[in-house]
Amino acid sequence: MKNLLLAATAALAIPAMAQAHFLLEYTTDTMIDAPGDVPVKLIFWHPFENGHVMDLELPEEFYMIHNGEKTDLKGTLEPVEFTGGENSGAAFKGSVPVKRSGDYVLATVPVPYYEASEDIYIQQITKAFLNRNELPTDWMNSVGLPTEIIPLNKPYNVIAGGTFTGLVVANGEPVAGAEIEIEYMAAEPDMDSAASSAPTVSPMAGGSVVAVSDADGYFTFGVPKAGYWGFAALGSGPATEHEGKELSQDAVIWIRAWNME
Ligand SMILES: [Cu+2]
Repeated sequence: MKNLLLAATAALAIPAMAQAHFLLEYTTDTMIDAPGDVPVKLIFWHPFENGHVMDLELPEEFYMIHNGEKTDLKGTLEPVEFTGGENSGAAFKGSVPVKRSGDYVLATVPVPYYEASEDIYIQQITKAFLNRNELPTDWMNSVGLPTEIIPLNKPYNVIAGGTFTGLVVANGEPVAGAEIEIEYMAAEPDMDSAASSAPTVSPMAGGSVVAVSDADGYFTFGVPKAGYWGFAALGSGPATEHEGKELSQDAVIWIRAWNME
């Protein structure tokens, strides 16, 4: 009971963290028609509520996997400002060279972010997916990150109204009982300006939407709406401490759902 009261007090004191924060690897589309450099924005934000933007440092790693081959994309990153509904923060704009047909899995390993209100570090290791010409090559494979969510549905053309299943792993082993926050990208970044677009829906009453992975590390979510959906397995990673403080090493995945037409 005492812990519950303390938790409630802490939650009241930190409204900026009341809803889920997500590292975005945002592209305007997931299916790429013409070969070329696809712009991507890395933003640490609360996109469901168009809320607080957190300053993002240059990530430790930013790369793509295509046909099993890793290509470092860190050199494409340029610092940009991003303005959400509440404030502006430091973000990055990069580019993904999409040429041959197949999947392009984007992976970001950010520098741990210090969240003063909770006195912890947060490191959201994030994956997103592009595809060209419908040829599936890489989406179902592990990228070999310290912790990640491996999709069991093709993540760039999920049906709105269907389901998405993911497997939470850490060091390649399933993580049972992981708490997974689920976020709808209600507001999307505008690729040409520093701003976000207006949010299309509001966050759910009752706080974050949450699933828990089962005994084998799997979770399934019924995807109710077209658009980008993010899943963050909180503290699923093997590292639990950074510079003497608690570290929440999270696995984040972004999927894109589409309406049947
Ligand atoms: Cu937050």
